[in-house]
Amino acid sequence: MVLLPEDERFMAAAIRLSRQHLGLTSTNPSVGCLIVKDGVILGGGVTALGGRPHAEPQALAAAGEGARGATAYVTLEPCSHYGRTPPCAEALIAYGVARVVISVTDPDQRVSGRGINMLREAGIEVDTGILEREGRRSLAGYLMRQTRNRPYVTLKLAVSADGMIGKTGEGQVRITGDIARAQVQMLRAESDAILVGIGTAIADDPELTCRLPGLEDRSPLRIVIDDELQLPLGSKLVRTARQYPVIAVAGHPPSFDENTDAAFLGRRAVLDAAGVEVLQSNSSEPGELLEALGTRGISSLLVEGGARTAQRFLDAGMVDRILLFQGPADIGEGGIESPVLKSNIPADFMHVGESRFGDDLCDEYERGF
Ligand code: AOF
Ligand code: ZN
Repeated sequence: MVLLPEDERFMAAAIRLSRQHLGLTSTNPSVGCLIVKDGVILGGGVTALGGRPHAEPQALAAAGEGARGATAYVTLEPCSHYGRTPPCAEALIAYGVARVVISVTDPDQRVSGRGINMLREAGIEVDTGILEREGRRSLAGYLMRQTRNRPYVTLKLAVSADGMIGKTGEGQVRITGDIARAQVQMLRAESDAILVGIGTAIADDPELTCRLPGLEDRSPLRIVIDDELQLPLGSKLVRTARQYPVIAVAGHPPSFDENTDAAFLGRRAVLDAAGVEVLQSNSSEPGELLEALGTRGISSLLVEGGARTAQRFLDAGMVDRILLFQGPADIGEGGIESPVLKSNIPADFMHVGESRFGDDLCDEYERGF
């Protein structure tokens, strides 16, 4: 494999392009593709909204005749199967591309190496694994759902200088500033679903939508772990459920007999009538819920709290990434301790980045998979 000095630079650009449609391509990955010749980008494409067309035919169409003899940079191995669109590998061959540079190979059993073989058999030079770590990160939701049938889980926590995530009985406490909050809204826009526990839903009355101007329609599916269905009808979540879907996850402990618990059934019917979907799953085993979400096409989940919910996901080994936002002020007396701090991040996580948003810092930790 002979890599050129510009290969990483163009792959980084293709990855950036792919992120534009993160969370918007349904169960398909959001892939980026650039067609480059003599150091000039002749065309670019990102998997279209809803998942089709794929990235490559769009980039090729933009480059037109110029694609002959060019290099294609693709964040995911081009597909080789006849789905609702013809194989992208075939399109790259037909346009006369000379070289294809790939970041991540595709675990989809219909592809999985066949795309690369098709290209090589047609005499195209293929290099794989370029910026693979960054590529895998941009495709994390897709890769996790393909290989484990569950969404990729990001735990986001906002922690005060003294290690607290809130204050007992005070509802929403301001820990981070506006710039960090906007960043969290961006995270929501990129996620398929967002989850909180009933304690947070009652204490904070959060909306859990994306309110960035122009991105309101990118709000994720909102999920509340709500064993006994206590979600108040007057909560913002319930009041907006018809506009932005809400799932309440009711538990089913062994002693619980749903047929005789009329009060529970009553609450269930009322939530149902308000447009909230009720799903039953054992809350002390987050894996059960995650599998149900994977099966319905959810590839990425943002867990936003509170402490108990975060701890349950951590204990079950169901957190793949931790984003620890750190505000500059103390909360002091009555503070609710964060389940994780910089000083006690679980050992299997790696520190992969640190960013500053206004007065706040954000540390990012990841677990490989
Ligand atoms: C590519 N480029 O931009 C994307 C790809 O249902 P289909 O026919 O659209 O196929 C979905 C599969 O296609 C998906 O699982 C993955 O293997 C691939 N996605 N491939 O060459 C793209 N989005
Ligand atoms: Zn394709």
